[in-house]
This record gives sequence, structure tokens and C-alpha cells, in this order.
Amino acid sequence: FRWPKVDCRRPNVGVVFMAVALLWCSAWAGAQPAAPPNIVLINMDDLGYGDTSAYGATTIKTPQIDRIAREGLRFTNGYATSATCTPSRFSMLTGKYAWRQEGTGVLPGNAALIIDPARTTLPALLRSAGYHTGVVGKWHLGLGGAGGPDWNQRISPGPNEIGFAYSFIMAATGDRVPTVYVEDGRVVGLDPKDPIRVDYEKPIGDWPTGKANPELLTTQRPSHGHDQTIVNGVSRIGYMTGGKAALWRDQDMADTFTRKAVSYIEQHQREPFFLYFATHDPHVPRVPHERFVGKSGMGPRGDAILQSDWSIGQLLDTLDRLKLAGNTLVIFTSDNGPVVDDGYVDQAVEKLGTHKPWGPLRGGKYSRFEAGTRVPFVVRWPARVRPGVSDALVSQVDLLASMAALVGKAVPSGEAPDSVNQLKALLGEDPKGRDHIVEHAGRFALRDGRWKYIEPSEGPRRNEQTNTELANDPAPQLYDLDADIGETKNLAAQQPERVKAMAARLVAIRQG
Ligand code: NG6
Ligand code: CA
Repeated sequence: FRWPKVDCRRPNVGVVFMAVALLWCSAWAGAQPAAPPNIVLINMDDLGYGDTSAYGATTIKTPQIDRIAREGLRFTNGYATSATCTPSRFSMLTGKYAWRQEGTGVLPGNAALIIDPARTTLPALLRSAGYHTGVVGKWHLGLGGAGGPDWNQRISPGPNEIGFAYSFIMAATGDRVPTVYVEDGRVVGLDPKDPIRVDYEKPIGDWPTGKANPELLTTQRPSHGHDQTIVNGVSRIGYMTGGKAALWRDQDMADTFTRKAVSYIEQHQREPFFLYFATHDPHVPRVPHERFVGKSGMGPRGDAILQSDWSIGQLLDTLDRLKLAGNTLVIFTSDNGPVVDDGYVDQAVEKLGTHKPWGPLRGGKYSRFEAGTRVPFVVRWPARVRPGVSDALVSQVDLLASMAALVGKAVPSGEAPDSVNQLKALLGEDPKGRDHIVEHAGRFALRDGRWKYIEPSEGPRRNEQTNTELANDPAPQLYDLDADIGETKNLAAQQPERVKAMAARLVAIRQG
């Protein structure tokens, strides 16, 4: 290449043209919005506010999750809508509080799909904006029409009918049958000569159960519940028979989901994509791959957290390798708070040591105290979001309206009624976020700024089996979270006016 000779007194027409064209091009590029970011939504299962070193844990190290936090915006007031999986995920994908719809509690493994395919969902909205959409991991929102799925046919409706162009899922949870993967509506590896049958009411087939044959249990036995069909040496909730060739090996689950997620990113690297990656870790049964066993010193629960950290690292590495990291919005969160003993004797209690899965918060999974729904919540988007910490009040229910704003789509009226556009808060441009949030665990609580109101309720104060404080109290509770993040001082008696106002507001929101 030779630079053209330039005579300043008689400028070369070609050079002038090139310079003008260059200037024009760069001005035009500056005025154009950057290409829409890819979106990777990572939803952990039962990971607590205090379970990662990103959120202050010192006895467990989660370097990959920490990396998202270090390079992104870490929220201290990020919420799931409910303290269990199904309603939490329902809200995240539909933008509607799950308690507005009947039948959105923790679902059995053979439940019908609870999201109406006619409604606007987060994936459907992104798909309409030109995104390729995929889900890999835990589903737990039901499959099939009324009556539930026939596992031996194409299962529909499911994720592919509510907006995901690709799906590779487990139907419910690891502790619920059937213990098989479903890819785009088909059970993976199913031998048609060995059909799957599932029942949640009565035994079906002749496979051993945890109740009758505890000697067949290999890695762990149940502490409560979980004593029905045994698969892979673990007894589960529900009865199943058939589908032998399709059964998963729990130890390989994280590898399987990770592999599918990585190949999804590889396949769709040249178009905007939305990947919803829902890990099973650290939900029960905690049966991590052999290479993670013993690595945390905290038993299988800690090992499962390390395993999920590894999975997430694989996704981050893939984004780096494909040079996608800069313009990919990664959202990291969890579906509900932590639980230590959730039904299996797996050393989680004995080996917990000084680790506090709930961090400075009170309660845990199933609870209306903060640890039930306040969860890890991190947003990383190197091209746009400045790293740091945000105290803005943000909720998973707002992802739908916020992502709609991001991709320039309107939310159709009447859809996603509880989803508020909080894009500015999510991008670090608004330090406040929502002004209130409803917390739900069967009954209700309202967070309004610094104040937390828990409506009176009968019922046990503690879930004895999981050893979780549930926040049930026949008297109203009021806490000042700014002064008392651990909800130790009930101020309701001192501030009856505030209690009354918040109770009325909660009623209005629920009716709204
Ligand atoms: C409970 C299970 C628990 C877990 C939970 C759902 C028993 C005794 N306990 O009913 O182990 O599966 O449901 O967890 O069966 S969630 O994270 O999917 O909401
Ligand atoms: Ca969960």
C-alpha cells in the first residue's frame, strides 16, 4: 500500500472524497444504536443471598459468579417474587405475580403447563423483536394441556409454545419424577418400546421405592418426603416406570445442561439471542459430578454450588471465546432463598460450619422474611453498564417490561400487569428502582422503601423439617430494613398508622 501523494495547494479529489466519506461514516455509526445485546439470563435454584463470595461468603469461593459481579452491577435489593420455584419462575416469564392466578404453587412433575400460550411472555416478546430464544435447564412450569403430558408423544404446549424456539429442560425438579430430559417437546433417548408412565397419587409399575427398599439408596436417603420411586439410587417424589434408556444420571446433569447451553450460544452467535439458563444446583437432591465431590468441604450442597459456578464459567468463557461478551447482557439471579435440609440426609446441616446461605437476612426458602425472596441479582453488560453496586429495588417480575424497553417493543396492554420498566435501574442509571415490592410465600408481605410489613397469619412460626422461620405471626409485623436488615425488631406496635397504611396498600395491590 502506498499513501497517495497529497498536494496541499491542489487537493487530490480522491483523497478529499475518502476523508469526507470516512467522517460521514463515523458520524452515522455514532448516531446508530449499537446492535441489540444478546441476553443470557442465569437463574439458580435455591441459591441464597449469602451463598456466593460475590455477596460476602468467606467459606465458599465462587470465582465465576464473582467475575460477573466484578465486571457488572451487583444489586443488594434484588428480588424473586415468591419464596418457591414455580411461582417465582412464572412471574419472571410472564410479568405477572403468580398469586394472581390459581394453581401456581410448587407443581408436581406431571402437571399441565400453567402459562397460557396466548399471553405475552419474556421469550415471546424478545422473539418478536428478532431474537432467537432458548431455554436450557429447570422448567417447573408444567407441560402439556389439561391432564398433563403424555411423555411418549410430542409434549405440547410447553416452552416452545410460549416463546422459546429451542428448549432442553427437565420438567420439574431433580427430586420429582420423571427423571428424564425433554428437548423441543420430546423425551431425549426414549425407547418407544419402553413407554414412560408417571403417577403422583399411587404406585405405578414395580420399580422399588425409598419407603419399601431403603437399602437400595446409594448417595443419600430422605429426611422428609422423597420416599417414592428410586431412580439412580435416589428416591424421589412421585412414581414412575419405563423410559429406562432415557433416565438421567444426576451426576451428569450440570455437564449436560452446560454442554447444551454452550452449543446454543455457538449456534446462535451470529444473531441476537436470548438464553434462559436455569441450573438445577443447589436444589435437592444434591448429587454433583464426581469431580466436585468433597471440593467445598461443606458436603454436597457446597459442592453443588461449586459445580454451578463452574457451569457459569463455561458460559462466560464461551462468550469470551466468540467475542460476544462485550455486547451480551448477563443477568444472574436465583429463584428463591436458600434451604439447608430440603428433604435428604446429605450432610448439608452437619457440614455447614460458619457459612450463612442467607447472609445477613432472616428466614430462607418458604419464608416471608427477607431471605425467602431477596436473592443474588447481578447485571453485566460491559458495553453499557458500569461495574459497581446498586441498592436500587429491582425484581425479576420487571424483566419483561425492562427487556421490552431495551429492544424497543411495547408491552401489549393488559399483558404483564405487574412488570414495570426498570431498565434504568438495571443499567445503573437510576439508584432507586421500584418503590414497592410484594413478597410472597403462601401469604404476603410488602416492602415499601425501607419499610417491610408482614401481614398477620396463623400457621407454624417455623418449618420444623427445613428449620426455616416462616414469619407467621397472628400479630402484624413491621421492620425498618435500613436499620434492621435482619428483621429482629418488630415496630408494628410503635407505628400503628404505618402498619394500617401498608396493610391497605397491600390489599389494593392484590386487588389491582
Ligand atoms: C417441596 C419438597 C422440596 C422441594 C420443594 C420445591 C418435600 C418434603 N419437599 O415440597 O424438597 O422439592 O417442594 O422446591 O417434598 S422448588 O425450589 O422447586 O420450589
Ligand atoms: Ca427453587
